[in-house]
Amino acid sequence: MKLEIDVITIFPEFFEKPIQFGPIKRARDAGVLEIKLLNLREFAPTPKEVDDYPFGGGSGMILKPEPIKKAIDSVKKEGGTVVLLSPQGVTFNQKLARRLAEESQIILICGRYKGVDERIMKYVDMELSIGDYVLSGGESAALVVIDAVSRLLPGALGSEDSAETDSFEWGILDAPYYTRPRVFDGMEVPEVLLSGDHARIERWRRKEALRRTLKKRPDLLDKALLDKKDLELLEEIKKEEGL
Ligand code: 9D3
Repeated sequence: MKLEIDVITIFPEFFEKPIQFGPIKRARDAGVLEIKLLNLREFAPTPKEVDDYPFGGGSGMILKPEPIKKAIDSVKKEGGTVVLLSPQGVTFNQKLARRLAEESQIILICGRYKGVDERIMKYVDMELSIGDYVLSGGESAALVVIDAVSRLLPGALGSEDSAETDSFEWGILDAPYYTRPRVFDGMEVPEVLLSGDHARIERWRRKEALRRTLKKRPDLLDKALLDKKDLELLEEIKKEEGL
């Protein structure tokens, strides 16, 4: 199945370079992803008429509803999902990325600082935020969504990594990694990684992934997919860490 992502924005150029690299490029080259950049100004009677002053007063401009509706109508197919990137949205996460990767069309509307006319909400299926900080607009958030969703499409990832082995797919953090040199600034690579004992290495990696998660993101462990072995490893870690 192929995914079409349509981006409605006043800054289409913002996306041009980032969509030419990595998994996004691979998914596009594999034909499983098509990205269309729609310049909102082209859907206004004149380019200057994309935004206007807020009724009731206040500083800043608000994106007008008609150009947004026209842009949606120009691309929306039956079953297409309209997503507004906004600070009021539900926080984007891996589960939502997986859900969006199953769609056939996602229309991303990028708001700007101050906002969009509330009446476009009638055409919006989902409102997404990427976290609790203030951005200047929805464009960087839309790129985050495009990245997270694209890498889940078949053919987006090289053979080296795969979406299923991403430890975050299991709900925990990844283990630490090391590369050459074997000694850097007096610090050695853990002996187990040089042992060639793959069973021991896998057990160590899982354990260190769990240790990191317990130390840095204990909240993740509540929802993580852990088996009996993981729970045993966690008990070992808690003893070692004096917890
Ligand atoms: C004066 C405007 N702000 C009042 C505190 C509200 C506001 C509106 C629009 C703040 C930022 C923005 C622009 N941000 C987005 O469009 C946005 C966003 C974000 O700011 N943080 C996290 N996720 C997202 S998704 C879209």
